[in-house]
Amino acid sequence: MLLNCGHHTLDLSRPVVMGVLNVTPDSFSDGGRFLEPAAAVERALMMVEEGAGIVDIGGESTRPGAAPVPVEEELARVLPVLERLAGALPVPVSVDSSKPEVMRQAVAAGAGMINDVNGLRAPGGVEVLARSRAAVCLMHMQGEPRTMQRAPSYGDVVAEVRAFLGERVQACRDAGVGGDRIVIDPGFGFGKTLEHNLDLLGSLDRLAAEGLPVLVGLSRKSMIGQLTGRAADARLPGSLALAAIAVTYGASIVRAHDVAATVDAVKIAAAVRARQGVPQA
Ligand code: HH2
Repeated sequence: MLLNCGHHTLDLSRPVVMGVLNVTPDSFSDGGRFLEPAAAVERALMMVEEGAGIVDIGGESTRPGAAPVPVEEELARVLPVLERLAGALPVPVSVDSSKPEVMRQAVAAGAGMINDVNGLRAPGGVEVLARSRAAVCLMHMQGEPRTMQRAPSYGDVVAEVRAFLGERVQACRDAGVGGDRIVIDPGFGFGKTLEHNLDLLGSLDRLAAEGLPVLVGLSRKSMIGQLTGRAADARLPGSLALAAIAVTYGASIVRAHDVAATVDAVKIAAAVRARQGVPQA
């Protein structure tokens, strides 16, 4: 499967790791570390060396309870880094934003993907994508970051997430965004309890069966803390277990902070997956 990301084409015949580059003061596990553009650029280069197939720059934390960031502030964080990386990296650069104005300026500055945790629901977002050649990741979230973990509630979480993503995919297609530019993501931890997350993980194959690449963001998330009792800085083993499981269930893109280790985990899971259905010698 090939994903068209502007000037780049992402080959998803093997799963790819998306390296997280948070240029924020308050992200839940790495806030403040890459606020300086020079440090962010260095980090991006290192992630590519470690095997990242795409780099995702985020200028607004979406952690539960996070305060919204004004558009000017988000642009001031993201653009200096994007401008140095787009064209310089051998892989596409994604921008994690829910604001159409940030999306517009990001694709103009060379972003190959817009990663929207809000599923392009803000007015004008779909049109920005339709006018560009960039790919989009449509993610499901119940509620909004400030309040989403207060009381997540579903009748059937898997059916509701699939229906939401189906509707957002259709909105993109109706505007002229082809399926070769669309990725879907169930949004682990975004308005979901541990049980919701586990149900979604175990049914990723049904999401993947829709025929669009599935992205998962599980790295260092609180579900690992709930299952292991570990703090965010000690969740690498849990993150790797989840990355491998997600790939086994059909994920094509794994969003991760710890790129080198995740690349190994993903390779192993992908090898197992590739043998499924292969007759024994
Ligand atoms: N998770 C986070 C941010 N962006 N995008 C997608 N598509 N899927 C995810 O699961 C996802 C995402 C949260 O992680 P992080 O970027 O590390 O934290 P913060 O939002 O606090 O910056």
